[in-house]
Amino acid sequence: CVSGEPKQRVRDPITEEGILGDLSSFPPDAASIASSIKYHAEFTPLFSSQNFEPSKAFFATAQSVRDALIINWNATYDLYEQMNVKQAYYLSMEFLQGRALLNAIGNLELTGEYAEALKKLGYNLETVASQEPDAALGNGGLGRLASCFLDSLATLNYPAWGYGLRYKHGLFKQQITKDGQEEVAESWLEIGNPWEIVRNDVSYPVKFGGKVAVGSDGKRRWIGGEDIVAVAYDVPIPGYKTKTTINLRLWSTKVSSDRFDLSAFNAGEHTKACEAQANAEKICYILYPGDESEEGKILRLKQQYTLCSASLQDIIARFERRSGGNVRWEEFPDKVAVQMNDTHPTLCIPELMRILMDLKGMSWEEAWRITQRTVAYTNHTVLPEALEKWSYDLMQRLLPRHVEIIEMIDEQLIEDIISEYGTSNPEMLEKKFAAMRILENFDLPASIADLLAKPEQRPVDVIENAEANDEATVTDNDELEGEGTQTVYQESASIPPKMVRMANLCVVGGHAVNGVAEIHSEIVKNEVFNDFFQLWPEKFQNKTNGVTPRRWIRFCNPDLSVVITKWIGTEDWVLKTEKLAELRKFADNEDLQIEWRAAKRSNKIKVAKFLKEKTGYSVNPDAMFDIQVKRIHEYKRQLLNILGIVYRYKKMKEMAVAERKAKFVPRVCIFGGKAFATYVQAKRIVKFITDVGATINHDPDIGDFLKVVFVPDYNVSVAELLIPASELSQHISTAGMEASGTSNMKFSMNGCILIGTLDGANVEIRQEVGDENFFLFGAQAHEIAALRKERAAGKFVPDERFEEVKEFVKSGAFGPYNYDKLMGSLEGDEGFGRADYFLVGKDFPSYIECQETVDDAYRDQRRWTKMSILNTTGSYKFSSDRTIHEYAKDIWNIQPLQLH
Ligand code: T68
Repeated sequence: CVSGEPKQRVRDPITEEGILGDLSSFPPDAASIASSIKYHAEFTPLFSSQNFEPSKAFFATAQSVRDALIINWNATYDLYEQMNVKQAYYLSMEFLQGRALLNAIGNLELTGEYAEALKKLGYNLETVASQEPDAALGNGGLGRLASCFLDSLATLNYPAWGYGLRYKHGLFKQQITKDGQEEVAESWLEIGNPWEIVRNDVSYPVKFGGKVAVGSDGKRRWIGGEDIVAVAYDVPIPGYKTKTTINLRLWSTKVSSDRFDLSAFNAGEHTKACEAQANAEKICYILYPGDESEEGKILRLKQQYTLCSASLQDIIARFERRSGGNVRWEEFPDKVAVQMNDTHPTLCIPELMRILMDLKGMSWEEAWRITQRTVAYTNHTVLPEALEKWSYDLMQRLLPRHVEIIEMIDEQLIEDIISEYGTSNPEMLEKKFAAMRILENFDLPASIADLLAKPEQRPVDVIENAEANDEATVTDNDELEGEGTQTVYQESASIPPKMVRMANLCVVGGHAVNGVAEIHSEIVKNEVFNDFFQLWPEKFQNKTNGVTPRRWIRFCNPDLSVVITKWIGTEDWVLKTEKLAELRKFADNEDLQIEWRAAKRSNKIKVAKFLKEKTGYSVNPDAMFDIQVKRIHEYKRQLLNILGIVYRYKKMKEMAVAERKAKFVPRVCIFGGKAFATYVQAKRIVKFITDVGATINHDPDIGDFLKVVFVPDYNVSVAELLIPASELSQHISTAGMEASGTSNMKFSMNGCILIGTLDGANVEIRQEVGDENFFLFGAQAHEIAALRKERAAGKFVPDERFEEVKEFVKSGAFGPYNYDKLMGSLEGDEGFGRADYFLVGKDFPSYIECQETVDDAYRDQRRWTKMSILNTTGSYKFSSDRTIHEYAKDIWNIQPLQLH
């Protein structure tokens, strides 16, 4: 293994006058930028030298930006090295970066210069930027949060890096056909990635399988197995208005060259000779490979372990190097903070233990103290079926030494529980073990069983926490989804399988556990991990999510940004979002209102053009733009939204035009989002929305009164277009189920008014923007359990409007597709299993009544514009800069360090 570091110097010819502009004298002017772009266009062997087509212009432009970034990136690294500061490392299986060009030149404050340079070369900056494929190494909010955090870390000059995997294919491309969603492979690397720097000098061995052997010294060691190599690809991440440029290190997998079987190849056995290579490469082939097969599960576990092992080896090598000849391991947590983005990087815990004990010779106690002080865990979901578990057998086959370590951590936990609660109440103890143990469906270790003197060997986890189980019980396997990426099976076997509960391991092994919005963190403490909270209350924290105001307002909404800057009198609000509050006093000002509406309208016109291009539907930019864009999931209740639309449509049809005009404002209802490929019910929802759209949009009687558009292939770039044009956005999850949501923050920042439940960050957004500027409806989190019970007991009396709308759908009003399974999920227990688990029926009346108040408010444009302004001004808390300051202070204990 090579423990090299980012020293990727720009090529010497950078200063050659006339060929390449001198980007090292910063800031460069448009002329030197233009010659730098020309240089890269000339010497980029990826394209024909004949024509300077848009994709080539993008590539060359990006490379010229990268040159500028590399200078700051090296300088930032040198500074950290020199100062030997504590660094935070954000480990995440997902980074949803989107496009980088406009963000990078925006952060470097070179947008004007780049636009001018490209103009000189006959190009328009927007056209060039639109050539960039989205880097979609993520699925939804969790991945996008990681990317917002990187922007804030760099901007705020915190010494921190991201670590992830370099998937060859990011999240699939979504096509909408007559059958609904179809998935097509995405290939963001096809034309090459101008932002990344391959570090063939930075690679680490990663191993799977083999066995544990006891050496002559009595020590246990992991030997044998399959060896692969993880190679670093570095992506510089520039901060806004600062030289600080941090690093996102993505691992790609291969085999070491000595594993190539030359003699097999020469003997004609080509496939066999290349087999090891193919096996290694497939680890980074795609994001979330299907995990229904055993092979798929193995691949996912290999991905997780690769991320943890390579990143920790890299972090440890850096720590050792910076320590000079004098490594003091007890100082490791003073130099390193590792944040696990959800449970996917949980293997960091046993991996760090293994390295410290087996390779660095530490005792269990020393290694445990260091590990606990180093790692921390962020939880992003409370859905019981989404809390990650791995089969013990599979994990043992792949990572035998780690499993031994996990067993020891589990045993130590049992001892901790006993020492806290004593042994006088065995029933209570058993409940604690059932809820808290890392190993599920395991007998107690013999020593402890003896201690408790309980002769009958009963599996601990024939869980008494029936309540949690009830909540998750679903009968139809193909309907089951966690957060949408892990298939969960209903176990029918009489012997419950032995599992490893990753979230429990995170809580035990980390020094901090945080939720991502206040209400979510309360649920984490009081429900999901309540037993742990009782044992270690000091570990639990809240860190309300945030989004970067650079990408999510300043760059994606230049028209509104100009208005804000003009009225505040400075552009400082991009860094100090609290300044947005200064606009409050102008909320009624007519001139501001006119400018505000003009900015919104110009964004709506752009979206109307885009929708026409992508879907063929024409929409009226003067209608209200009502948007719900997020992963398609039953708990997010796109079904509630579309049924509300169906109800509106039915009522419109029943009314005379004059009455219709008096009751409803014209709306364009926009949906976007991907259903995980194996999540059948979510795909039915997509199909239903597109069918409803096809009927309504072609109904001449309705015309511009109502349009329903499903935007195909929703991604970061589409979000950047839609959010600035939004007037109403929907965040309508069943209360208690959305951990936070982050698009709600982006919408509110861009002057969009939210309709939503008291869930996730909605609660805090409503507090900040004011109750009167948020459309609230629906049952509250504390009522949900009782409502479900009532529902299951057949006591729920559905509102007649809900019955009416379901009947209308069943009557075939939206085409011949059989919606029984979709509509059935909303029925009582006789339906298709879910018995309206997400309480769509319960919330339907309050939802449609709330939508009536939305129409009333929109009719008064001055009132609406005031609400819009007050959303922007009230959203300042939701900058990821605030969130990152909190992590830095309360969890990581890192200090900013700025280059001058
Ligand atoms: C999201 N989670 C939460 N998960 O749903 C959202 N899960 O409320 C929150 O705002 C956001 O995280 C950021 O905190 C996800 O996006 C996943 O994508 C996911 C992926 C794999 C397995 C489980």
